[in-house]
Amino acid sequence: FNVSRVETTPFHGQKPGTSGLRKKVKVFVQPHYLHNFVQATFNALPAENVKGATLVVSGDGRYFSKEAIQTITKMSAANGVRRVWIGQNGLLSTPAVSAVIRKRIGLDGAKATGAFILTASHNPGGPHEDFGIKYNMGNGGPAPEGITDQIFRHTTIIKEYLIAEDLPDVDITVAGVTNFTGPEGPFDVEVFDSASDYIELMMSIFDFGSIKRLLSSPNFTFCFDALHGVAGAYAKRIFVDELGAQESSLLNCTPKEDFGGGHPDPNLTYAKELVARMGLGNSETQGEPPEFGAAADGDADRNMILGKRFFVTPSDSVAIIAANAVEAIPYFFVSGLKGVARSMPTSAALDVVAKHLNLKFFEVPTGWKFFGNLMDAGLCSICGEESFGTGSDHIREKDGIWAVLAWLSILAYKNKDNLQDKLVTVEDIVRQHWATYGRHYYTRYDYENVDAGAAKELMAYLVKLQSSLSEVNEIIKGVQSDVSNVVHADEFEYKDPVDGSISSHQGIRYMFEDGSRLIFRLSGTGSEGATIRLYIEQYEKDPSKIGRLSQEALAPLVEVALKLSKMEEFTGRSAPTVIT
Ligand code: VG1
Ligand code: CO
Repeated sequence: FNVSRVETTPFHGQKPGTSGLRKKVKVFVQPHYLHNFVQATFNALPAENVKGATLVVSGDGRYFSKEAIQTITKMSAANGVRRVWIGQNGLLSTPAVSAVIRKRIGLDGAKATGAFILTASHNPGGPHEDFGIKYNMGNGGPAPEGITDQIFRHTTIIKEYLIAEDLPDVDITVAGVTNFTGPEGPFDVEVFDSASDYIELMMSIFDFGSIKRLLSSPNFTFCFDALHGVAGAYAKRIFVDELGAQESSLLNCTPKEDFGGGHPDPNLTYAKELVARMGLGNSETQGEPPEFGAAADGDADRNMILGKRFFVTPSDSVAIIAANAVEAIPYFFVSGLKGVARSMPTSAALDVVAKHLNLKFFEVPTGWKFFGNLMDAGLCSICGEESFGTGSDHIREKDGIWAVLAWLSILAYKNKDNLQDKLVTVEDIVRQHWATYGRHYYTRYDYENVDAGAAKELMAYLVKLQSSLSEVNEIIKGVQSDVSNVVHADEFEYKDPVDGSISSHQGIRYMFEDGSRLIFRLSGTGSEGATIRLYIEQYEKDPSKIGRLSQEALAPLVEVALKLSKMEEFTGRSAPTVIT
């Protein structure tokens, strides 16, 4: 093949957000748009991560992925990359990419030093919806801010990109290696099975035998919903073929380019079918709901865990996994937990566990990239986010199927002696956890696609207000006399304990005397307007008060949050788009 240099001019707004660059497909399909971003990434990386390197290119299979894979392959060839690895049909979940970078050894002992992951995660897909791309590093984790800032800088000054226009399209539907020769020597494309490396990793972490016994117990019933995302490419192989679940326990497990027209976001609003099957929500269920249900998002790094007629908040989920890991998950048997971490808006349920178990604990900004340094430095084993993200240091991404297997392991462990009797349920485990550690009532309000100017004004107003606690408390007393006082407020700033880098403006926090918190931040993953997230949390230690309905228990704080922020005044919204 030959290398062409194509002249181009910068596009405005190619700044990677919380997790890569996400835009509407119609933006991505503009001539040169994808090319500019990919070339800017090559330009930002150290030369040895490009020249002669092995790169992974795959994603959640959403609309425009197939074209993007061919383009990135041609640009990789032209930029002197030695090999491109592609999951069959272009499919690799985000956690599987991380596993492939860390574990896979290819022909001639090749190891990958990075990956282009093609996904907009939980955002809808299709010609009128979102596409996304992000770059992961040699440790398997998302590029840190130092690199994404450089990528962005290069997008603003780009003048040309390199592409092997005459390189034939590679058939990504069949596994195999295709060899090419370019001006700088050989270039190979290897298409491989999307699931096998990941399954091997899961089998080395969990005791599949004990999970299999649980799944075969007549008292246990199971259900998994991939929401038409890439998790489907793993679910049948793991849950049915390896663990013996029934095929009928899988919902929406065929990956689709448009996720069946839905939001591939595993929460109570968007995972409608699963929610109904589990006996939650308003719809009537047919027959007895399963004992356990779970869902994943488009790229399978998020998870939702449900019991029969019972919702586990993600903040509780990571705390419960951490509290039980050393007993229930073989990966942690020998070395125990090195530490635990959560993102700032995630509830403090994990903090309480860390205290009880005397574990190192870290609070990082929103976004998985901040956990990577801690894990690389051996400071953190388990971490989580309130946004349905849970994971461990087996890879450097959150991992939806890992979380499901972690919960199945805990259930298997708690029921190991009595699989014939009435089982300990998901709900039992959560209630027992609350009784031991106290309960963090928690909810998140999302105001999606708000006018960007209005969202900025609201945040600026809150930053200003936060500097006068007496004014804040006066407003609160006028709204709700039984809510405690705000004793501290700030804009969250994080100093990475490993490399000393500082991330500022990571959300506005109002902290109350009784441990309650109100947090406001703007989303960094949307593709249209602005999304305001409001996080509301209240800690209850009194065992007689831990059984309340969450929305009821939090109602006074919610009212305070809406009045304090003048939410309706600024945004014109009387209600959030989504409540989780
Ligand atoms: C959201 C979540 C954050 C998560 C990120 C990527 O970011 O809040 O916790 O890490 O999505 O998840 P934001 O900036 O919109 O709040 V995924 O599964 O969309 O890659
Ligand atoms: Co995701």
